[in-house]
Order: sequence, then C-alpha cells, then structure tokens
Amino acid sequence: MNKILCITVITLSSVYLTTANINITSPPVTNWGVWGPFQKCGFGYVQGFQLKTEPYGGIFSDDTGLNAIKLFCGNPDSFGTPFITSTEGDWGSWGNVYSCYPGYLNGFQLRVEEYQGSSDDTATNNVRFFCTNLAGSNYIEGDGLGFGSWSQIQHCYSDQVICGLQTQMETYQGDDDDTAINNVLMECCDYTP
Ligand SMILES: [Ca+2]
Ligand SMILES: [Ca+2]
Ligand SMILES: [Ca+2]
Repeated sequence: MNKILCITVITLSSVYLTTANINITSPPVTNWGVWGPFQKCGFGYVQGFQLKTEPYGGIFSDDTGLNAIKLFCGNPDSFGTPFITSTEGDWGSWGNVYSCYPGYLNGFQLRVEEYQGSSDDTATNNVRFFCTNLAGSNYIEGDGLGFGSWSQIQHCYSDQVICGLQTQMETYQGDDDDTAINNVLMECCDYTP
C-alpha cells in the first residue's frame, strides 16, 4: 500500500516539474518587415550575444539602428562556438561580444524608437539580456544606439533558458525610410545540465 502511494507521488511530481518550451516576443512598438527564419541551438543553450548596429549618421541620414543579433550556443569566448542569428541586416558592423558564461541568457528587453512619422525611423536600437548568474534584476546591456525607450521585459520561466531566435526585419526600402530589426522572438527551453 505504501509503495503504491509512493509511486503515485513521484509520478505527479514529475508532471508538475515539467513545463513546455515557450516563446517570448517583444511587444510590437513598431511592426514593419517580415519574420526571418527561426533558428535554434542544435546543442547547448545561449550563453552570450553580439549586436550588429549601424552607427548614427547625422540628422540627414536614413538610419536603421540594430541590424542583427547573434546568440552563441555555448561559451562565446571559446573558439568555434556555434551561433544563431535569424535574418542579418545589411547595415552597420558587429560590436562587442558579451558573455554570461558559465550562466545562461534567460530574458531580454528591446530599446525601440516609436513611429516618427515623416521623420527618420530606426525601430529597434539596442538589447538588454538577463542571465541566470546575475543577481536580482541585473542585466547586460548591448552596445546599440540610444533612440527610443526600453519596452517591457520578456523573461523565460525560472527553469528555462534561451535556446532559439527569430527576428522581424524590414526589407530595403530604397529612397524610403529603412528601419532593419523591428521585433524579436526567442524560444525558452527547459534547462537540463
Ligand atoms: Ca519615418
Ligand atoms: Ca532608405
Ligand atoms: Ca530610417
């Protein structure tokens, strides 16, 4: 009798401890462009990031701000660590590599410039990431631009870490206003050591 009760308790516990993977998505402050390919780490989880940003070109320039996000599926400072990017925009250059190693990325927040009407739009400018090994609400902020304001924080469940990426990228607008990255989706995977 005791043995049956014990098995039942173990079974119920394992059901409640298992959560499905979820997607976390930026609130659409701007919504131009098409979603690129969803990419997922084949092995391991995201432990570092790098941003591709077009530097500010002055008041007469058609600026785009953030052009790509690279997520490293492992220690970003180790040689040959695989990475995922979804769509990469044409403008700008890659900035610093930021690391949470030995921790993992488990949330993000975008800095987005709201619609500017006939003035120059840049949409997403910068990204902050939250990490399993940072205390409280601390984060690592990327080296993007400073237009706009920080939108709502998107966070994985406590037992999950980031494992996938998809970006919404506006295609080249010619003489019209370009913005590059507008929104971001990340998959949170159950963490198993
Ligand atoms: Ca505009
Ligand atoms: Ca343009
Ligand atoms: Ca622009």
